[in-house]
Amino acid sequence: MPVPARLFILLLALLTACRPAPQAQAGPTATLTVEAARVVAVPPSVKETSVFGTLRNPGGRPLRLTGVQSPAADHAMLMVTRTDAQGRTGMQMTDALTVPAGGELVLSDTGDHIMLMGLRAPLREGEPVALTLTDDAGGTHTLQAPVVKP
Ligand SMILES: [Cu+2]
Repeated sequence: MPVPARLFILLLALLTACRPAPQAQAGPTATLTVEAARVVAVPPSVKETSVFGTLRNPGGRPLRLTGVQSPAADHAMLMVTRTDAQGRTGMQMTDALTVPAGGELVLSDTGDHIMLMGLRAPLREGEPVALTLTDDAGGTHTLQAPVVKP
């Protein structure tokens, strides 16, 4: 077979592989873009860390993220920071983080964020950590966040 035809088939195969997985709800998988994603560097003795960055949802519907996982950690969690009636501020797990339609969600040390628990290997500065976010429509969003000193 001539080379261009083979190339075309290869491209077609790649395109097919990139199609989103079937979802619970109708409609295309929502798009999520990420800016300045970063994993906070910690000493090797520390087995947990945080992930910060800005998640953007260019779509017309809110994007409700309901899960996160990473091959770098035993567990990953969606977290919120709340201040209680006594004025004490602390973080807690949440079932979902929502990126508003056409808007953004900033993950930071004073607000919503992702935590990695049970780090499987010491983090090395500059190395990317893969994260996969799941939304409530069954879509998955994979991103790479480099390890950065706080
Ligand atoms: Cu936290």
